[in-house]
Amino acid sequence: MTIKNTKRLRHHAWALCASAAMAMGLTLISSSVLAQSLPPATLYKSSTCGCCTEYVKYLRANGMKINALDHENMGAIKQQMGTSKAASCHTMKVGNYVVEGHVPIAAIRKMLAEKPNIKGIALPGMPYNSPGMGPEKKGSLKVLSINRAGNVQGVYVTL
Ligand SMILES: [Cu+2]
Repeated sequence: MTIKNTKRLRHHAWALCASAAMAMGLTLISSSVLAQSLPPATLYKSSTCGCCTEYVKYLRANGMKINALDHENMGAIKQQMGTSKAASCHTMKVGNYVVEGHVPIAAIRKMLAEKPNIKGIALPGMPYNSPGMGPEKKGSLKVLSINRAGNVQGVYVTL
């Protein structure tokens, strides 16, 4: 390749970058608005739960404000919050909703944006490939919706 061609290619690449950056600017603005619109959350966990702590780190890294509280009777919390039929380790209150277990941030954002008439969402158990548990594997996590009565309604989203 001649020097002249290289220069032209570079210029072309720069022009592409500039327009991509402009497009991204718009995306960045809308995603930061989205991050700001996430209400602060309270997460209840047992003091000995390591994967709960990892999950809190994950949520904070994704822009959520989390007040993490240790509780010695998580069974009672789940009864109170209505998630005992799809129980995992930690239970979180965000806005008017409950999030049970290692639910990916995308499902939380979706619920807060769509405002479905449900109690909340849950990922029962502690699936290995969920955030805070292990490397995420796309398409492997079925996030369930829980109705106002505390029963599992169905799959809310698969991530
Ligand atoms: Cu856990």
